[in-house]
Amino acid sequence: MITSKLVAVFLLVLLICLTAHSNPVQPLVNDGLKNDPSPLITNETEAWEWVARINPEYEKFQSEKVEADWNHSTNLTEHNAKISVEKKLQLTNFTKRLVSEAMEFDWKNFKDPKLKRLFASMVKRYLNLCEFKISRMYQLNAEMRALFGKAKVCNKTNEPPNKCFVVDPDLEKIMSKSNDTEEILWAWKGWRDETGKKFKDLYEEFVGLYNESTLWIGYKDAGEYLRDVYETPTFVDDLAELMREIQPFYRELHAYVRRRLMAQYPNVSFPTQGHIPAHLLGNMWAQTWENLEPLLRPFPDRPSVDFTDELIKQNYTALKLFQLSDEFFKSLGLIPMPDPFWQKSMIVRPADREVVCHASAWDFYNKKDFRIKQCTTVNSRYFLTTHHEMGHIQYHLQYQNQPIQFKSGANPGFHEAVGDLIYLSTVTPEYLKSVGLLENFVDDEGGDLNFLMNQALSKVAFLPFGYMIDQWRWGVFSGHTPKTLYNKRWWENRCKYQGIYPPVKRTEHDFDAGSKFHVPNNTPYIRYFVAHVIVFQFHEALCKAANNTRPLHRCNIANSKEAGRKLADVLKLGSSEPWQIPFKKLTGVEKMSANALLNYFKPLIDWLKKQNEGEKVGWTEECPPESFE
Ligand code: X8Z
Ligand code: ZN
Repeated sequence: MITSKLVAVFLLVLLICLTAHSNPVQPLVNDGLKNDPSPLITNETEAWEWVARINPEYEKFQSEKVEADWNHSTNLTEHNAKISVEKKLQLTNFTKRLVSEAMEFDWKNFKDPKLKRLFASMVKRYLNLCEFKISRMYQLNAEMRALFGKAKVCNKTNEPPNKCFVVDPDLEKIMSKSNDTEEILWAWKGWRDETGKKFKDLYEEFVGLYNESTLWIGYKDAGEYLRDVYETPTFVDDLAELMREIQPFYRELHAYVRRRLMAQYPNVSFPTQGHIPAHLLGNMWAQTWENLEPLLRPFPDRPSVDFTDELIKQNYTALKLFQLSDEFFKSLGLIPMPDPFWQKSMIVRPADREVVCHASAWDFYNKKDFRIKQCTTVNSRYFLTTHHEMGHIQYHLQYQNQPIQFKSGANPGFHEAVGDLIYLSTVTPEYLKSVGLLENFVDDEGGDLNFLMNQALSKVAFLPFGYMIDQWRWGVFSGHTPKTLYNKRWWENRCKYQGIYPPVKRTEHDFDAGSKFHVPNNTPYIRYFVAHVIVFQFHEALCKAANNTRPLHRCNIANSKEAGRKLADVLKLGSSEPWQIPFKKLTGVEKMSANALLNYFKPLIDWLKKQNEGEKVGWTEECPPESFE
């Protein structure tokens, strides 16, 4: 009896949910209508007062949600997953209330542009779905996060079967250091078998719910919702144009790398179509190739610009890397990391529990608590990641006095670019020498080209990867790529843009997109592509402010208070202005452009062109036929 009552209640809820969806609340966004006939409030002082009243509560809910997420990500228990879902739901319910109150104001006709923008940002980002669907969506997030975070690959030849390998650092070490192609392939395939493949169904279910939640607020799918934060009607075309500008350089780099790899691995077959096998690029996802530096250094008689050995020799620790980065920010007059940061961050992998190791930076929205979660290994790659994450926290600190609605980057690409911008100075031989990490650099044309090659393997090799992930994901959200084509379309993008192909035949039983953290974690990826382009524009601007006289790639802005001030002025704004305004403030122009990047790499581009004269350059758009079943 009780059971049948329960079933009846469940069916009723389901019915409400389904019918509610056929009559979604999207008019809230589209025309500002509300059911209540009382007139909309036009008094802007009253609106500011309302904001001042609700924001402390908003911050409290947000803060609790972040805390619960942190607790789960740094200790992947079922209990912590449950709490994180609950806290997310509480925040969602609060924002529902918030938006319905906001709709009592005539915000679309507000005169004060800041106030209008603040209201728009609340209403636009609001996810509405009936509770059991939202709850399911959040559960799926937590479940995929845990499956990915806990994944391990076991059963390695010549190792006991119970010896298992995590991706960071175990499998990445194999990918970056091993010359044994069997071993590399074991790590490459093993990681894909233990991640994406295990949650392809969950991902599909998640996509359905996520899409639905964005339909409610008037977007045609989740891709459109995610692109909207860039506030650029031509965004998709602008990205394609940037990709076209960069492609000739990438093709030269690709051709040179391919030739060297063919010589290095004579037993591996390289397809005549021109692609490179994806497991040979020194990285699990072939996203950056700097681990191939020893093989690819243009002038092998000059010492390497890599300083990992030096870090180890000098007994660097994770903490020391973070302190070094903090010093740099301070030298620009920027904000030092506050005490709770040093006390509460997780900067090495804990031995006693399972965690999400992928590095991230956290704002707890209370002006006190800012943390980084990172499983640091002392090496030059983590020197970059450390600056990258510290850049996020610097942004959090700079915009902490903005209302919560504006506590985000001018656009997501800005947020990703801050730490990378600092890194462009700290990676210069000048800076590294000044901190005793690169004593024997030979400062001639050969040394310079070695340096630029290392930078290109990290920054330029990344670009088509940074571009293609969301090309794929937007196709999934729009329905262009159904589950039956997830993997095929993934590889079509990998082949077309990156010029790489799978080292073993792939099928739709695999889900290789899911082996990359940001897919199961639902973190948009185009932000990194944007960041990798604009960071060179920012660097150019700050170098000018610092009165730099050296070539762009050798500019180090350390100690320049002028550059620091220029940067801080923009970071302080958070997302209170459309990004074009802070962008212009910083760079003098309003548009993203690859010119600064191409200028930075000019000597290397010329050198590569010479090396590739008369050699095969490029690859076919389609994958080699053996790629896919
Ligand atoms: O995910 C990250 C950061 C956290 S926002 C570590 N990055 C991308 C990646 O690792 O795939 C930084 C560059 C690209
Ligand atoms: Zn980041």
